[in-house]
Amino acid sequence: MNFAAGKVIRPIHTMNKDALIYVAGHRGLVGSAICRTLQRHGFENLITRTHRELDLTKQADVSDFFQQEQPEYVFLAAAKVGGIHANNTYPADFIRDNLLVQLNVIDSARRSGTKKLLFLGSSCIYPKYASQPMAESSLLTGELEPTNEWYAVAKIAGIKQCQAYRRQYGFNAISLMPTNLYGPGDNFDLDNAHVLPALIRKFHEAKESGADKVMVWGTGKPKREFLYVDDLAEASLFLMENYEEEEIVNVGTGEDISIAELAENVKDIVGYDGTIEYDLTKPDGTPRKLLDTSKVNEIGWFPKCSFKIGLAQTYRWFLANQGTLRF
Ligand code: GFB
Repeated sequence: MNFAAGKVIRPIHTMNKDALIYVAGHRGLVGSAICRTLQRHGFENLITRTHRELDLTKQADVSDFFQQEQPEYVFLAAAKVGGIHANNTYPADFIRDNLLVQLNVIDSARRSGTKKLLFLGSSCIYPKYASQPMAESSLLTGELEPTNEWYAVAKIAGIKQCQAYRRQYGFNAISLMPTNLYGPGDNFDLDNAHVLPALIRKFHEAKESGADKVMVWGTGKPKREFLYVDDLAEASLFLMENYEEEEIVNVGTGEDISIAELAENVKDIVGYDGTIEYDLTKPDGTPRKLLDTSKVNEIGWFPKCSFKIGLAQTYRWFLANQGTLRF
């Protein structure tokens, strides 16, 4: 049972605590948070594979894995992800890897008798100029943002695969669309990471080296909505137990800030006292992508972690994990 905003919610699909659950992508930002959350809720029978143990782009290997292990539930958090520069620079990798991983995992899960699968998309599936906040109904109503259309097209294909499998085979697959995520376990690469971890590292290194300025890409005017990854993981488990329709569900905070405001926040948390400059040779991307979260709120889920606390926790994690950061 769940208590959300004073309402008692009875799951429509209870997962037994000893159910065999496969978390695909368990070493990534999202997958590791889903594992933590499942364990916190008493689910101990988790199955994971590193990339080296199982390459999800290889159809025969994925099929063998599912036939052998027969997971009852699947959280599909494995994906090739990155920030605006990575998406723009490696379009073939983004469309290829994501299509293959989704196709193989969703198909093998269905064939091996998985009871329910949760697919994770992204807010970049919506049109570049969708009216704000973006409702689920704005999918496929306009042109995509060019810097990430390859990733977006792959994610849209994943949504459609889930819907098609539900219609034709009655396969219980649901799709959740998270907004921009951040938190412990993120990638802090200076070129290829998302803006929040990239700025944490830039400001931290500028403070350490005594640099007098930090370069922030673009105009600083685009707005982004940031959701702490443990909130997303809670939403994933919540929807696994409380939602079974083919329609996609947005998951976000319902609030956004400009990149310039984000930079000021990161500067403060790091304790850097130099100046901020904007590199106008770098792209802004989508001007704004705030999700309309009324549907998931209606079902009964709300985020818990404030931006200030989430940012402080992420910076603490960055400091404590200097030796093992992902670049
Ligand atoms: O997070 P980000 O890379 O991706 O960039 P998107 C967000 C905004 O921050 C853009 C600006 O306007 C960037 O120009 N920015 C400023 C920076 N400084 C930096 C920096 O040092 N690093 C980075 N990375 N950005 C991605 C999509 O879009 O969002 C993906 O490409 C995915 O497909 C992901 O959907 C959630 O929010 O623009």
